[in-house]
Amino acid sequence: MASPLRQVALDTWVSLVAQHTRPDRIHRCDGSEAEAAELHRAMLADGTLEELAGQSRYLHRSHPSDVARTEHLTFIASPTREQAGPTNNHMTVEESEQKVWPLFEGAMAGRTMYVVPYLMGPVGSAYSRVGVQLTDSPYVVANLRIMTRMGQVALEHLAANPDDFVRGIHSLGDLSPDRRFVVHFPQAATIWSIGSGYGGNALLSKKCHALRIASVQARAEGWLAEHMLIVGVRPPGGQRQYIAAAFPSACGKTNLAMLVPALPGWEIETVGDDIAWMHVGADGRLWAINPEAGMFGVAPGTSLDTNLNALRALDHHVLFTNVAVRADRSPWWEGKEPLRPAETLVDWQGRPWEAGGSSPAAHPNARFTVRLSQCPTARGAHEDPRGVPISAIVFGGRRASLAPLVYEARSFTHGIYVGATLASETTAAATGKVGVLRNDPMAMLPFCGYDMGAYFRHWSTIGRRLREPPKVFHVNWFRRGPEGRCLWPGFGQNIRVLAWMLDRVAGRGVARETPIGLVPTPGGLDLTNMNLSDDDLSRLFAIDAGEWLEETNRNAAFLARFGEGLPRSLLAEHRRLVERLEAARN
Ligand code: SAT
Ligand code: MN
Repeated sequence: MASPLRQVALDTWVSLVAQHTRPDRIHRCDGSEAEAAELHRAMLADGTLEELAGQSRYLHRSHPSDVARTEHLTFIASPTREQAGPTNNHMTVEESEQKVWPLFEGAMAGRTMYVVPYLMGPVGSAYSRVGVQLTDSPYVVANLRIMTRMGQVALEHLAANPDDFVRGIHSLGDLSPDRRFVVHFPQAATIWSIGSGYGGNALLSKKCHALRIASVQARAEGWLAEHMLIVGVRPPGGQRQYIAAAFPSACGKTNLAMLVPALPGWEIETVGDDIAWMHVGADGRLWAINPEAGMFGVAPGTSLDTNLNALRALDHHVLFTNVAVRADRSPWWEGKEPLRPAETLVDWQGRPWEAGGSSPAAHPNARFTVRLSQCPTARGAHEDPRGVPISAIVFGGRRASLAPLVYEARSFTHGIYVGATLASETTAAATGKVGVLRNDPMAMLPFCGYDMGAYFRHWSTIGRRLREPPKVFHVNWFRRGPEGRCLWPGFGQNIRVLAWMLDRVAGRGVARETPIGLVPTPGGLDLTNMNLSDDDLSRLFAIDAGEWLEETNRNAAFLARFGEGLPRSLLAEHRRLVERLEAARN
């Protein structure tokens, strides 16, 4: 049967997909409590979920070959390869119809097809968008219920523009990586995903809709869909300002979005931990909404010390995926709390595991899904239909060397260059080798739905429209000393860096020029009660012109992939940086 890659009405589309996928039943989700209770009951009965200690806390174990996003199986099916650009896998629409659509044939037989309408963004916001995901995975439905505003509320938004929604078709298929594809059709605002039940591959609202499809819509309509957390920061007795920060997956966005400030009197507000949709406001500032309503956070490493607020949020109503379980049925992961000697757990694959075991008990990409409103630092702005004004944009990566703790871009245009040349070591959030340095422009490499050369041009266009552009910074919490030791403790201490940024925004903070940008003067960063040695401090801020020139060579090769499509302003920034570094070396 031909694939419905058209803007057909919801009911027609559902029946066309059902004819092809042949589910036994169709369930239209309303988002009610009764519906959730029934979903959970059925999943507990068939073993999809297990109950954990605490109110409404559940565990799901995914298939061991399906534990992270699979970037090599993710495609953009734009009309031409050029539109997808050099960093995306491209598949033509014809190829998708020949290769992927047949995999959906009969794929839902024996299963229920859930029709899941969801709203991305605050209720009543002009910036919010509707999507509908068809899926045969009740676990995915349970996740979408937490991650989005799901059910009736989405249908009410849809009523204003009945054909204007993103169409996602998802089936677990046979879960074989050989028959796994995640294909995006930006022109038809459609997503097909088959063969995976995990995270960004399967919760189509998240990376597929809110980033890959939305980035294409944003370019056409003049806004930005970004892989950024949104956090409000209020100095003692001062005014709250909002910061948007882009980091690649599993580099600490969730932790930064809800940090517990190590400086007294500072207050944090969590608006989002993964995605920001940003518009140029009538006041010439950048305004951001978080399209999501929940968090799909990395569990390993989350502890009372690193992220107290996340642990508090995880007290009740949580869906855990691939964590380990202690004898008292509490969830456990590496870095959570110490275990008793020789304590036996059940690992993420359901096998007995003894404390100190050589393989991890929780999968390194184990996750929690929880409502954002459960976070003690959610103070309501995430529900504001207008969004929040952004005073600073932060780009960050995981770099064991080279990049200093923080530096400020010399201008918004230079900031675009800093974002476009962001590089970071890979993590367990995607399959493949961990710890490999790669360019990840604006942390969007896996998520930009079109040619990133055009994406950089779009950023420049937005920049020209901003009368009060945010200041742009680059941070690196992960720099290491000669013995491999982390130089900066991170987490709650990062408030010191955010505080300097806000000072800079207010025109107060003192900074010193370096070839790469502005860094705090020795007294510029509040380091009281930190016990940071002078040596470590100078290592944290060391800028080696020779190493940076190598970095600019690497970046030049990366940017060259975009050919003529690069904005000229970016090339000019590159040349100026090289000149400043050469002058510094001589
Ligand atoms: O895409 S996922 O949501 O599975 C993980 C991530 O990249 O943050
Ligand atoms: Mn992410």
